[in-house]
Amino acid sequence: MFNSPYLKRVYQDLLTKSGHEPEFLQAVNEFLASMDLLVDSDPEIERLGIIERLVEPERMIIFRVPWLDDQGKIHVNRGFRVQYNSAIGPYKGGIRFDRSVNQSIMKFLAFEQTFKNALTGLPMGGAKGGADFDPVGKSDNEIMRFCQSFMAELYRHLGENTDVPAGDFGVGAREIGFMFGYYKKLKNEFTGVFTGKGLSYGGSLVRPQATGFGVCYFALEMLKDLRNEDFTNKKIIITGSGNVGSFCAVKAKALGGKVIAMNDISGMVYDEKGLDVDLVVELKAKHLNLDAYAKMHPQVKFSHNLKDIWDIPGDLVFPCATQNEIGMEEAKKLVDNKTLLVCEGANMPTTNEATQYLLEHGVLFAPGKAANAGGVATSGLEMSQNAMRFSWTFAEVDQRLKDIMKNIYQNVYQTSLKMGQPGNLVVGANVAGFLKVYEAMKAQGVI
Ligand code: NDP
Ligand code: 2IT
Repeated sequence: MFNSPYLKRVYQDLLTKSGHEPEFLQAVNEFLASMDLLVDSDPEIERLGIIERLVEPERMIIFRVPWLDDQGKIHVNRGFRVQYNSAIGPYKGGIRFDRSVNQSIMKFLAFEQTFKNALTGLPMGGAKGGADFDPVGKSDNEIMRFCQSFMAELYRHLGENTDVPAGDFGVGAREIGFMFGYYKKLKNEFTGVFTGKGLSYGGSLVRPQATGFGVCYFALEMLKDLRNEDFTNKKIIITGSGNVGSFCAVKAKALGGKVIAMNDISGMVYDEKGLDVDLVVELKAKHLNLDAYAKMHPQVKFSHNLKDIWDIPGDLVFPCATQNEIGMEEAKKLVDNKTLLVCEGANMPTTNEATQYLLEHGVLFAPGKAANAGGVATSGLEMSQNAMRFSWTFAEVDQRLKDIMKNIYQNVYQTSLKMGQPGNLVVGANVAGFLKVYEAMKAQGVI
């Protein structure tokens, strides 16, 4: 909730224009609640129309993506790129392929990306893109034809100094390879216009692991600082076992934790002795699901109901699947199960109401725009390496990632103190991200 008449007016206008975009409104709502603590003390924010400008993307591209399946049948999907804010750098953010993709989801992701990228300390503006294309069950050739058709339109809006996409939900190394290849062919130039590229054509070491590793580095920093704790012998629960979830599991185990439960679309696996996290990574690389894991390890408990994961008590919980996985029902279970920390690997996996409930009940809460920023931060490092035509070793990139996550935690925590909300990292992340973007917008005039 927010009380400032200015913010109420902006939100009312937004409701009129975007009332049919629930995820976008949810993300803006959470952000405005943090701004409530700031706008009264700085009248320049209102005079310069900063919030009005921040709730409107700079540009949105929406396009038709026709493609042929293996039987020669034509399909049409809708493609998006939301170029949200370029105040501090070229547009930067992932591409998502999922049936659920729509304008509201694209806008919420691009909005949050703007502040997340600011928190990394690197010069990257905010963007997101994708299509309502469901990659599940498609052949490699179908995926390739889809990626090429998607790029046939989007290429003209990209560039290493304009807009640099990467992966997200449903888009990994295979899709980036196909999109980068087609971009290169159309533009007739080899530039670092994508991040998350394969190592043989300009990718960075650690980028595949970076989001999941970064989530753990952030959680460790928070646990040490606020509870004098670490991962040793902690029971870990992770939702989603894709790029973010699987590498979160690998790092959580390496830090001494025991990953006891994970889920994906096929269901949930639970093993009190600890899951074989390397096998999860291996299966995911082959686009296989956790039901395959359960077949290989008959001693684990497997449930087709992926939501059963919320009934399992764990110390550290990492939602790494998708938006709004944790509503009030799940939040109450987490509190009843005495969860120590919830650290968001996914973007907006917790509803605003559930976030509030967790905070009020003393659960340490790490918001995604801070905790999962390691992925895009390492994308920033990939851009630097491409620009230098040079590459750093795994250890060098990993060390930079650790330093960045540590700095983000400190910045966000210190900001929560300054705002009189010690330990409320939702407020800390929103305000710290905003201040950087605001400073740049102020300097650049009304554009
Ligand atoms: P992936 O496509 O690699 O993995 C998504 C995983 O979630 C898959 O295991 C999928 O199952 C599973 N899944 C889908 N829906 C559900 C659900 N309702 N409950 C449980 N599991 C589910 O995506 P990413 O790992 O890249 O992205 C996950 C989240 O992290 C997204 O919110 C994304 O925006 C965010 N993120 C991603 C970053 C990145 O660098 N990739 C960076 C920062 C944030 P199945 O395998 O069966 O399809
Ligand atoms: O949500 C995200 O931060 C990502 N999907 C990563 C974006 C990127 O440009 O690396």
